[in-house]
Amino acid sequence: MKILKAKYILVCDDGFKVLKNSAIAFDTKIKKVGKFKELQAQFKDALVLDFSEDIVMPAFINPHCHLEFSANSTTLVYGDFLKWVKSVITSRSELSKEATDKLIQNAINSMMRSGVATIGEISSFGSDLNACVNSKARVVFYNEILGSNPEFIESCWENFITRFKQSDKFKSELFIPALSIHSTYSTHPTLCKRACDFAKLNNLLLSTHLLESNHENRWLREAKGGFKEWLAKFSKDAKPMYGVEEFIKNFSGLRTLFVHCVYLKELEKLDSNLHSIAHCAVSNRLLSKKTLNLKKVLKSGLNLAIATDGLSSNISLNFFDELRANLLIHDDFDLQKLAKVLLLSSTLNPARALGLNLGSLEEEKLADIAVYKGFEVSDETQIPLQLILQTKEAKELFIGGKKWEF
Ligand code: MCF
Ligand code: FE
Repeated sequence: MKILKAKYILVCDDGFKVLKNSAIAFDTKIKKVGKFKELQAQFKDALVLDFSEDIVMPAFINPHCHLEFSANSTTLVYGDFLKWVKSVITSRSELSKEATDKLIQNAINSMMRSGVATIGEISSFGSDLNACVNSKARVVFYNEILGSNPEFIESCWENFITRFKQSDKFKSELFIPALSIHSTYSTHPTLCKRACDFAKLNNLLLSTHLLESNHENRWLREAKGGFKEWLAKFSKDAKPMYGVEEFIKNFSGLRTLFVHCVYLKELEKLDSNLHSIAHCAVSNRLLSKKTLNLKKVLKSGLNLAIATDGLSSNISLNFFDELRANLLIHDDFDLQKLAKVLLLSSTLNPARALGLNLGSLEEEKLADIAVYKGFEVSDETQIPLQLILQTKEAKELFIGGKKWEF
């Protein structure tokens, strides 16, 4: 048992409670949050960790990234989604070759140093499996399925099942095999349906990219735009494979993370109990020309989570860099209010999205805890905002109560 003393504890519960000069008692789970003296009287043999000048909060959850693309810095083309897709197709095998276990491990470490304990990883090729299994992070490992050519449905499915089974051998409290259906424009409805049935049968978490670009938006809604021109090269009568509602219906009754949703108007079609939206602000700025209407999403009552996406569409996996970008991009919000929304959307909300017993510092939750260097403020209500603005790295990170060695 450990007792951690802190100057400020950001509980990250629904009401965004902040406790001053308090402490947390935990082993693998949080046992109690309260005054140090009380906890010490109750847990007499506990190891005391003195962070009484510092700020403590639940570790971040980054629910969407692509570690296999971690070798990218300037190879992929930014500014237009279709140009980016074309550059991915040209360079993905080269980038994937360069993404060695070591490089992926370094990418994971860069996230963890910023206070991330849980990662939602989209595995396109399976070459990220070793690094994810061997990392000390909690990983939801989304095996990706895609393929639009009806002739290759069986081989795409076989390839997916092989990767899924490989990952399933390592299933544990810290490693959760899951399933990702890439997108509306890349995944044939037969594959999508089969994958959703498989997820239902095996009780798996799902993720999918949805309405990320205006190209996808125009293609689905009007069968026009860049996708039409591009797909015409491969097939004379290419048609959109789904309507928006039709695509979403596949996920009914399934816990799913819908990534991006920049052009999703039909928010009411998502199930607020099981469906969440992952927002990748930097990625959207680089590929999508438009950003998610956060106010509209919050008003809809849907669960919102912040994510970095991969280095395929970001310049950093440091979670604070992503949070700072969000503060600057969403300039229609009150800054202090937005800071709180962002912290909850990086802890409590993604834990809900992934169905994990995490994300707030409350009794019986798993002890995934981050400690950040404290600072002086003249106004304590500024703490969430200043934490995001000033912090680059965590001072300490606990995952399931175990200290991570930086
Ligand atoms: O999230 C970004 C942008 N949207 C879609 N896909 C990817 C992203 N980063 C990497 N990808 C991967 C995706 O998982 O790139 C491939 C897929 O394997 C694109 S297939 C056209
Ligand atoms: Fe993505």
